[in-house]
Amino acid sequence: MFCYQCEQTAKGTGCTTLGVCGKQADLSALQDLFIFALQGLSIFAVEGRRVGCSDPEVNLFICEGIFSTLTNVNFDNERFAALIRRTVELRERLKAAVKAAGGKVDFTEDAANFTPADTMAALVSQGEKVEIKPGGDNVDVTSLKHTLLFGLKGVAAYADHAKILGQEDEAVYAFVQEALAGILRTDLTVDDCVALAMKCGQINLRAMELLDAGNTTTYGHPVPTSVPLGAKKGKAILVSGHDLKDLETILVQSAGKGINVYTHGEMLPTHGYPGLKKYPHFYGHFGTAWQNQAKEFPLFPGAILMTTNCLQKPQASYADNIFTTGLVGWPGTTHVVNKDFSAVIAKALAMPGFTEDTDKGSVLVGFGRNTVLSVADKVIAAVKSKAIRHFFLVGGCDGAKPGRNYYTELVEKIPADCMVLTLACGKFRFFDQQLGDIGGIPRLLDIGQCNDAYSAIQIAVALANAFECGVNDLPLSIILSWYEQKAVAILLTLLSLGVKDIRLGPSLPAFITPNVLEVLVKNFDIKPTTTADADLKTILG
Ligand code: SF4
Ligand code: SF3
Repeated sequence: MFCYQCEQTAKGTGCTTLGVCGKQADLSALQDLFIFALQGLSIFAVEGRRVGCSDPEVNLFICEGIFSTLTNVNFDNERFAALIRRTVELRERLKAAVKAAGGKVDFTEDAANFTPADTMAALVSQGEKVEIKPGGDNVDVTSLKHTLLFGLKGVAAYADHAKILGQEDEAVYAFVQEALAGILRTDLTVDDCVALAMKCGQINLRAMELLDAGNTTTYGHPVPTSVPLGAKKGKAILVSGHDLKDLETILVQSAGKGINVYTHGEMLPTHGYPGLKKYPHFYGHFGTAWQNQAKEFPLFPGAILMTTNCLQKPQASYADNIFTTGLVGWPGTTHVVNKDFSAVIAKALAMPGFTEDTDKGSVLVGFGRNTVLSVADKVIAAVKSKAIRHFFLVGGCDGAKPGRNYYTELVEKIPADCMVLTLACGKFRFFDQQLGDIGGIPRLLDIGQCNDAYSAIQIAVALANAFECGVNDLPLSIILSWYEQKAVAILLTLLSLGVKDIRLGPSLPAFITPNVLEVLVKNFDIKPTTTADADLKTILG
């Protein structure tokens, strides 16, 4: 197998025998074959649009499909085998519609004509032949194509989350399909691929805008909210992942049953939404970031639901209590369909729950764009009076590598006259630190999930407008931690907006070749994180 799509890839170059994430070689082949099949489907989707036919089921299927291959989403071979077969069914259906509309259907690309094998073993060997790996005639073109593909996985995740909340835009689907089909082309130059990657960043901004609209029109704008880190006596359900609709559904279905609902990982910021915090049994937050689940889940005395990434192999001690839903999957783990969470609720009621109240303090969430910009006047005055010297946006994914202590150390060492904005699960490196306030504004502001990167961008743009300068001229430094492919999409968005001087860590993507890195450094002054002390010294002078 070969896979190098995430930050924890083996030896910093690629997982070749078993994924560090737990992805087995056969699953890796099936995921690559699924991407190949989706590329074939995309060829017809692109042609379909040209002749005026777009299939809504295909549009969503492609986004859900590539989201399924994002790191730590779905580890279930059987589901991928079924998805590959369904892709070809949809392709043939679309092909007939395109033909009827007068479009071209005699494409010669292998992906457009591929037939899935009958057995699992044969499917795996088909997948091995279309493995996503570096090399090819031009290693830099391949590197950029993979950057684009991994960015598309992030776009697809945002588009899918947005669609769940009723927001979609044909332009997002059209680009995802054009780009997926485009990656098959052999005539693309480095410049073509850079242009496609930048367009991917722009489209990702649109997908994130749709998601922001979905979240805020459905649940209201997040408001500052104190979230207990302890427990309340009673039965309990823990919800992890990123899906707000699943969380809401659990809250509705578990109401009045003596169950308290807790968040884990990226679900923490959901406590700030008026439409979710109104439920009296939506209690608090348990645990930290995804990579600690094997340590933390055995300590949770109730049912656990994974709504999206990041799922790790369920350990025996909680394998009977954990459920998946939506696109997430692990073979043998009970998968909830059609949003009927009665099995999760029954499990929670059968388990002991918390036997006493415990107080472990609290954290503040709810500093999305609406809240932060409502105090913009105060913030601007504080910058002008030099009460605020600098803003640090320290955000992104968390992971297990020891090098990620950089982010904890950095935040600890940021001087008291600087603000720290954060988002995504990287915040768990410092989320419970008491950093105080500047003139009544908390120094540590949690903007939300990785899904709320749009909010962070809007805050930066609004500040730049207020100071009548560009984002690059603000007293703002962006320090990203990346792990999976949503972070790739966000990075492409920032670059496509012309944001420079981003520090990226804890290591650079394995899929970026030295030449591509040179382009990024030359055009965007992107740099790897070094040490907390050295980076602070360079930034603050
Ligand atoms: Fe390795 Fe990451 Fe791929 Fe998993 S997703 S196989 S850890 S590179
Ligand atoms: Fe985290 Fe998986 Fe990316 Fe949503 S939960 S930021 S890594």
